[in-house]
Amino acid sequence: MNILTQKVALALGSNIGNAAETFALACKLLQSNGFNVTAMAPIITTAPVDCPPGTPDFANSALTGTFDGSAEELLNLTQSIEVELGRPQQHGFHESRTLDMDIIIFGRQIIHTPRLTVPHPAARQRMFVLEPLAQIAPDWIFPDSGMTVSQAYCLLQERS
Ligand code: PH2
Ligand code: MG
Ligand code: MG
Repeated sequence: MNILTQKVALALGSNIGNAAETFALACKLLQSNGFNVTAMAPIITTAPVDCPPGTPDFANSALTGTFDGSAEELLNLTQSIEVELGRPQQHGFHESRTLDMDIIIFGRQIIHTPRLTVPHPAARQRMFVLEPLAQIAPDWIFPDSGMTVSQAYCLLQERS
């Protein structure tokens, strides 16, 4: 750990191919590129949310870890891993994919750039993100709302 080390939560999603294998490979590729994985949530199967009719069910999970670079550098890494594991670099909005890896929390940072919004703006509305993340990082804080992951998860459960 150095002073730049950030605690990071990622969401994983897949609805093409063998998700368990893809997620395991994604972990390996993260590990070998400076992202130290500390926990991975059990994989759950979820119905597609806001996707075109006929979209297959998803496998979703979440990861926690530490990263020594910037959020932008982590985005470059996650996007390159998505492509390496079979997702076309140019893809449609909510199109089916072998791997989607989203940055949910990046330390205490609040980021709004054309490429990146962190904390992930939709995380608090998405059971497929909060349910796995609550299993491995219930006490982590969303720095924008001040809520913990488990508070956000309970609130979403009450509302749905
Ligand atoms: N990802 C989306 C849109 N909808 N639905 C489920 N169940 N799981 C996902 O990972 C997912 C989704 C956009 O990234
Ligand atoms: Mg994504
Ligand atoms: Mg996504």
